[in-house]
This record gives sequence, structure tokens and C-alpha cells, in this order.
Amino acid sequence: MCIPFEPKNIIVTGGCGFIGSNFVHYVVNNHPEVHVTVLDKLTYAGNPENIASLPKDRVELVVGDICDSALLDELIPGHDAIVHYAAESHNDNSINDPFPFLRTNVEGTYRLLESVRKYNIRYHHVSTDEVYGDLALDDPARFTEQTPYRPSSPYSSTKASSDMLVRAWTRTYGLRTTISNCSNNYGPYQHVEKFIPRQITNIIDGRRPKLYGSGENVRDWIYTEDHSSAVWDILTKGRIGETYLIGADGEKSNIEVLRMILRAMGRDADDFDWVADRPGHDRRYAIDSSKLRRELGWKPQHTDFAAGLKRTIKWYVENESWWRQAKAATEEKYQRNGQ
Ligand code: NAD
Ligand code: TDX
Repeated sequence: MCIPFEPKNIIVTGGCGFIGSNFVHYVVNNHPEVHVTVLDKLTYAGNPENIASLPKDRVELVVGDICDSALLDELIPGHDAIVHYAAESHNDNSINDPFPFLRTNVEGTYRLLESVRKYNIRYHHVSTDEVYGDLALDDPARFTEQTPYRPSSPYSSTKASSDMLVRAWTRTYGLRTTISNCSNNYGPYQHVEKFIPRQITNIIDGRRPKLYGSGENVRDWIYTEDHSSAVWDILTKGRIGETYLIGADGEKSNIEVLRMILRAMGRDADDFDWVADRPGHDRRYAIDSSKLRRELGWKPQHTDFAAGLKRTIKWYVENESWWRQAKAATEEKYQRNGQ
């Protein structure tokens, strides 16, 4: 029988990004006894507005780099857990310029692990299903915790490397860690470089959405808040040294998702452009999350994808000021790539 871990002071790295900030909101809303220190470098993907509405006595923002060991030494004492979200997270960027991915995703994780070792605090590592590579479109299999690592992109190879560091530091130094590998997240506050927000904001701007390759690639979608509740359950109830896959049975092809967006926004389902494919484009991701459900009793709450997509579209329509600044530069970058 596992005794639940009851953290009071946690550090959330990358807490101004899309998923990290959702987790901060989740903790503030559901666990009034917990104080959160967000450590975020505020790269192009980090926006302090994402957590600005939260009470200052519950959430403190420290602007800094996870690669800065001196800062970690200052920050960590007095905290009882780190939940590590900070990363360079976009596959297309990793293909154009892999180095920032090596630095933040690999060196950053190394720096954190060394500090965790020094101060002996609980560590949860947020990773991705992409470490397992891809599945064929007609393969009935899904990823499990036993699937061998086979990353395809510079991004996923750095995430896989970071997972390996966590496993090695856990076994060698006895750190108290867990790892989660989650499928594709969607919802408000996602950067406009990513598939769903890019298409929604293109339509708002009167541009045609852009579909890579054949459009048949499959992603397994989960609403961000369900990812956050799963990470909380793993942090507090997960078995030390274990990996848990997080997914909500949300497989859909890209063309299916795009047509749902077009219809929900009152446009013709064929009103989009086919563009150059992503090099090495993973075909299909699919998660079997039965270990997490069985062991920790976790269940996703937002499984109606059409409803989640409508909420997400509404948010982008109503929060143009949040994304407007990033849109032009993002599209220029895509245009240079023929995408
Ligand atoms: P994001 O790009 O929206 O946010 C990343 C955050 O990390 C930003 O706030 C950024 O400023 C911060 N950051 C980057 N480098 C940093 C550094 N060196 N030091 C401190 N902060 C730094 O990413 P996201 O989509 O929210 O993803 C968060 C995590 O979840 C990542 O680890 C990612 O691999 C993982 N993940 C994402 C998905 C997805 O669908 N987006 C799915 C599974 C797992
Ligand atoms: O304009 C586009 N057109 C298009 O067809 C974009 C931006 C993407 N795509 C395709 C590529 C993918 O098959 O849509 C799919 C989703 O693309 P992304 O949003 O870039 O996500 P993906 O590459 O699947 O990776 C995401 O999920 C796993 C996150 O970005 C990662 O951080 C996470 O680890």
C-alpha cells in the first residue's frame, strides 16, 4: 500500500507555457494547501499572462533558465517537489534548429536532476508519447510502458534522452522520480505554431488552413486539463521509479480534425491548402493508459472531442489579444519552409 505524497511547496518548470500553466491553474483551483513556484525562462513560448490571474500568495514566478545550476541552488531549498514541464516543444522548430532542444531538453533535465540529487526532493518528469516513435496507420497496437524507445525527430530524441537520464539517475542515485508520457494536448493557451491553434487562427485571419502531406497522420488528442489531473495523481500517488502513459482514447486523423474545425467555424470542409510534408513525419500515435487508470484510478473528464474543440475555438475567437503578437512571425517561418 502506497502512502500518498502530500507536497506543500512545489516548483513547476515551464509554468508559463501551454501545459505547465494549465497544471498551475489546476493545482491552485484544486489544492488550496499547495504553493507553486513557477520557474520559466519566458522563451517565445512562455507567456506570464497565462498565470497572471492567479493569487500572488499562491503562485510566485521566477524568471530563469533550468540550465542555471546556481539559480536552482538558490531556489530549491524549502520546496518538496519539482514538476518538470519546461522544454522546447515544437517538432518543426527542432527540424530547423535542433540545438536549443539539446540544451533545454537534455542539459536542462541533467541540471535539474543534479539539483534534485543534492537536495533529495521528489521529481516528476513530463514527457511525450513521441519517444516511442510511430505506429503504422493499420496497426491495431497502441503504445504501452513496455514499448521500446524509437524517437524520430530531433525534438523527440531529446525528450527520449531526458527520460533516459531520469531513469539512470533514479537507479544509480536512488532519486524519487516518476515519468509520464502523454499524447497530443489541445485547449486554450496553446501557441499558434501548433496544429489546432494554427488552423483556428488562420481561419479567423481569412487564411486557408495548411495540412501536411496526405493528412492521414493520426494523433491521439487529450484536453489539457485531463493531462494536468493525471500528472497530479502521478505526483501524489504514483509509485516511485515508475513510468505512466497518459491518454484519453482520442485518436483522429489530421484531416478529420481540420474538417471538424472548418465546419465548426462555418467554412467549407475542403477550404484548406495541402502543403509540404514534415520531414520524418510520424504516422500515428496511440496511447494505452490502462496502467494509470488501473493503479491510480485516473479517468479523463473531457472526452467529447467535438465539444472540447468548440470550447477551444471560442477561446481563440475571444482572446485574439493573447495570440495576435505571435501570429505573423509564426506564419513567416512556416512560409519560408513551404508549409
Ligand atoms: P510550450 O512550448 O508551450 O511551453 C514550454 C515552456 O517552457 C515555456 O513557458 C518556455 O518559456 C519554458 N522554457 C523553455 N525553455 C526553458 C528553459 N531553458 N528554462 C526555463 N523555462 C524554459 O510547451 P508545452 O506544449 O506546454 O509542453 C510542456 C511539456 O509537456 C514539454 O515538456 C513537452 O515535451 C510535454 N508534452 C507536450 C505535449 C503537447 O501536446 N504539447 C504532449 C506531451 C508532452
Ligand atoms: O500546420 C500544420 N499542419 C499539419 O498538418 C501543423 C503545425 C501540423 N500539422 C500536422 C503535423 C502533426 O501530424 O498536425 C499534427 C500535429 O502537429 P503538432 O501540433 O506540431 O504536434 P506534434 O508534432 O504531433 O507534437 C505534439 O504532440 C506531442 C506537441 O507539439 C509535442 O510537444 C508533444 O510532445
